[in-house]
Amino acid sequence: MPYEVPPLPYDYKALEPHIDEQTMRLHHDKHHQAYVDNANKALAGTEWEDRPVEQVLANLEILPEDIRSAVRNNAGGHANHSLFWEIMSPDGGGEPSGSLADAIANTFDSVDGLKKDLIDTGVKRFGSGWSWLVYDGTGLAVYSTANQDSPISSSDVPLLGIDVWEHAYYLKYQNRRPEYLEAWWNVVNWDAVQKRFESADK
Ligand code: MN3
Repeated sequence: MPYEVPPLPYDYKALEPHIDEQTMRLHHDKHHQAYVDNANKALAGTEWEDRPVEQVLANLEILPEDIRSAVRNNAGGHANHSLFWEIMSPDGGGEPSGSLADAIANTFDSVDGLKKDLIDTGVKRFGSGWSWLVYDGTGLAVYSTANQDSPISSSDVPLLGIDVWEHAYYLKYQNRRPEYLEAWWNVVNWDAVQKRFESADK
């Protein structure tokens, strides 16, 4: 089965005023679709074409060299954006709970400590990329990746990722990436992040 863009689980305008409708339409329907189309094109006719995207990204180094960078960028873009839609919600914001809240307190002292790390990491990412909270097999960590590189390719489980490509915020925030990163916490879907943490931490 070729990859498909998953339907957005809420309306395009549901994340306003923090993320505007036009950005969501372009981001989901055009940018994500392009990653899916290009990933499918690169993988077509190879033994990897029916594998889950996570499996492909975990094995980039053994992919045929002539498709490796196209797959890294575009399968990466597909996986990253599929996660991104899921970890945002019009009912988002607030505080995490349960085991995730405990792990955050242990690693970052507080939720504010985690937010600060993710914002700083996203602000400092030169050019395009993502700011991530991951589970690394033993605990939580924050780092950024360039372009559409996925933590899965470094054997980490992405729990929360904030897209810091300009296409994610430029229409509303222009060059004010820090303002976008602050506002983003109003739409974070902690329940979805918690579910990802529970499946990863086994
Ligand atoms: Mn994007």
